[in-house]
Amino acid sequence: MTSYAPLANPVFLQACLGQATRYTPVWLMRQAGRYLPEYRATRARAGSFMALATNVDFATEVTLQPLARYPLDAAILFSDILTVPDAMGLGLSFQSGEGPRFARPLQTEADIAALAVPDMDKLRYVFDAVTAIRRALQGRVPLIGFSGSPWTLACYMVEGGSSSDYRVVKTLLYARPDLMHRVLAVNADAVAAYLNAQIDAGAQAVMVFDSWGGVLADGAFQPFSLAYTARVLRQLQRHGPDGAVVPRIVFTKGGGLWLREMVSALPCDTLGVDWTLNLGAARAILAENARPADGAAASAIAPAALQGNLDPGVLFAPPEAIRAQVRAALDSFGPPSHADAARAGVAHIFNLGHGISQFTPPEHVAHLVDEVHGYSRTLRRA
Ligand code: 1CP
Repeated sequence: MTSYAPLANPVFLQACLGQATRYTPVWLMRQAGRYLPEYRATRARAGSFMALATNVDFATEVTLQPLARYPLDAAILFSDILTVPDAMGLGLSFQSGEGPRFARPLQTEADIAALAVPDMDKLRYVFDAVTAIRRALQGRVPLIGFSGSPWTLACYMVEGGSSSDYRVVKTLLYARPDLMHRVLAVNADAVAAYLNAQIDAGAQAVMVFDSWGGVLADGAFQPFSLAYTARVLRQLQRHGPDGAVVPRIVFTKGGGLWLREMVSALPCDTLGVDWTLNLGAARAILAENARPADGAAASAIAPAALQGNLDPGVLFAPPEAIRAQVRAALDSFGPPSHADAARAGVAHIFNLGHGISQFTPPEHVAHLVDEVHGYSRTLRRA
């Protein structure tokens, strides 16, 4: 077993489990990416997105870039959700400016019959990157591993790339639900194996991105997205090789309407929410199922924390407006309900409601992070 430096900043992991913290931790979805000139420079040196993601040194370098600029409370593995379908043989590439493309999307019943959980050795480069990044972090902040949800991966696998109307994947869903269920079952088992291997390699928390769950109708979301995210979570190991609990985060973009159903169906610790939801109202829903106050949080079923939910568009405004919107989000969550670290409650991890835009001025992010840390400390003194 690899041994790593002790964790100097456990605030993010504590909040994920509903424990009290001195301030509200913050990280940003897509924090390593195109809005940073240093990312664009490394990507140019690598030549392509896949060359960047499959090289351990490049992946480590870009993961650490946002941490060199801002005092963020977590790092996230630099990779992509589409590595899993690539390992299934679909042939991933990223055309610059156009987003992802699969050379061999799922088009026929035979394609779907042949689909299988890939040999995790094909994803060795991801696990190697996890271990290298964990080592390079030197215990500064925890490392988050991640995957797409079975449904979100299926959108790309069936459409062959990004989509604005999800026409092809919805045709399959409504015309041949049996085939859709087969794709989702394979994806769920692949994602579970992938996340467990990331945990073995050193990931200290894992997050499932259900980025396109919110495009489904009520009544379709439950059997085609929620049920398969639950199937992933049921297979996850709870502890890393060092014995530490590994928090599980699920983010469904546009999933606010189903928050209560997610609370009861998903064995996870933290639910990510987008900006369409009021954090105080969401907190009240989680509090209905609050974890016992006897330190059993780590093994409890109900989610203990919310992650989100600032509109990424706020970051285009001038610094004072950004700071005011940060305070408004922290105020809408409300004061921390528990000052005692041993008592369970609903905690908050500050994030955006979706990935940061590539057009974000990098210096604006510093104002966001500073205001989250500063203002959330004053809320705990009040
Ligand atoms: O050319 C480039 O540099 C490509 C830009 C890019 C980056 C920086 C892509 C292509 N992927 C990534 C990295 C990435 N992707 C990370 C790690 C970086 C970090 O968070 O700091 C993560 C967590 C992802 C996850 C991801 N990829 C999601 C889920 C999160 C979300 O935003 O909803 C999705 C949907 C993707 C697919 C994808 N990969 C890349 C792009 C441009 C897209 C989105 C395409 C689309 O909108 O359909």
